[in-house]
Amino acid sequence: MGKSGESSVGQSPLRRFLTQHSGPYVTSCRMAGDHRNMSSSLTPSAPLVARLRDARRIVVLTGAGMSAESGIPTFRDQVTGLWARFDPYDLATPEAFVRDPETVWAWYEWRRHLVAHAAPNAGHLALTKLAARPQVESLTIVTQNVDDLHERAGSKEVLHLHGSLFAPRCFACGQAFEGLTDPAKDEPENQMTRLPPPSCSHCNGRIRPGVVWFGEGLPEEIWMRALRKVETADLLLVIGTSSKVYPAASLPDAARRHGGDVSVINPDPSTLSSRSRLDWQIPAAIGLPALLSMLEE
Ligand code: BJW
Ligand code: ZN
Repeated sequence: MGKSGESSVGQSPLRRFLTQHSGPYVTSCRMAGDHRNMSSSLTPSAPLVARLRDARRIVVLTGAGMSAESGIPTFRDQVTGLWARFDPYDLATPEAFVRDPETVWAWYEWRRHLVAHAAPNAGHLALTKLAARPQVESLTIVTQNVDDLHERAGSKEVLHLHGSLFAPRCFACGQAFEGLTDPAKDEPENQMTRLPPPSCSHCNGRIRPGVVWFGEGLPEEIWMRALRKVETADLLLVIGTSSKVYPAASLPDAARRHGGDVSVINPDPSTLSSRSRLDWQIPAAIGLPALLSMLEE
């Protein structure tokens, strides 16, 4: 029996989820009667359900929290996040790759294997169902994630702002590399610390992960498409991102400037707006299916 008098069996699913899966910044947040007056219940607010029911052009901006319940670590969780264990400047910059390509390549290969052995969660699947509602004219997923879980959940329009773990290319000439090993046949038991990257068949340069590192530009055409979609959306759902990395973090303001509504779905209350009745403090794989079932009632 915990301090609150709840047994772990009798705890609400949200409280149990937060206790088991989240860092201290989440478990210490107040789930009810929070002073910011935000929605922290297991049921979405009536304004959120109504807004989603009316939305015709929807954009969903996702971050690492979207895939957390598929077992993929986020970046900035203070305990389980990748940046709690690894220094981003040693792994996620072009300078790091030039300095130590074996360490960087091994880290990304470990993450590619992790994703390949993961499955889309109930949140990814709920977004695919949302797109299929007859009222929805378009639903675009703009993701910062380098995994392919939205696609594997059946989402059709997915824009990857920060690239992909599955599209490596030559660091020197940019040529795409087709020779990645099959993770099913080649599963490293533990994270390897060093692994030489393959060589480019065109120029013999080093193959690099096809992701966007700090200090690098986003793929221009994808960024422009994402911006246009956001600027014409009537609703932007912001799911599972700490909104600390730019320019992705500027998209909610772009939506608001063009008259769109913004709803943040995240278990961490510090990411929510203190005033918006469209925000919901909840993990994605619990909240999104619940939201969808309310729409179908
Ligand atoms: C859950 C959950 C559950 C947990 N359910 N939720 C303006 C101001 C200041 C600095 C800059 C600026 N503009 C540019 C910069 C510099 C830099 C930057 O932003 N730095 C900041 C850190 C200060 N930006 C860049 O360098 C970018 N390039 C650029 O701007 O070029 C110019 C240009 C612009 C436009 C067009 C062309 C050119 C590049 C940024 C690249 C970011 N790369 C990384 C690594 C990618 C490869 C890899 O995966 O290794 O991308 S860093 C890392 O952060 C990764 C992520 O995509 C990104 C965002 O993280 P995310 O997704 O928000 O994860 P977390 O961990 O931070 O948050 C998880 C959230 O989930 C939390 O809120 C949890 O509560 C929540 N959660 N469980 C729902 N179950
Ligand atoms: Zn090359």
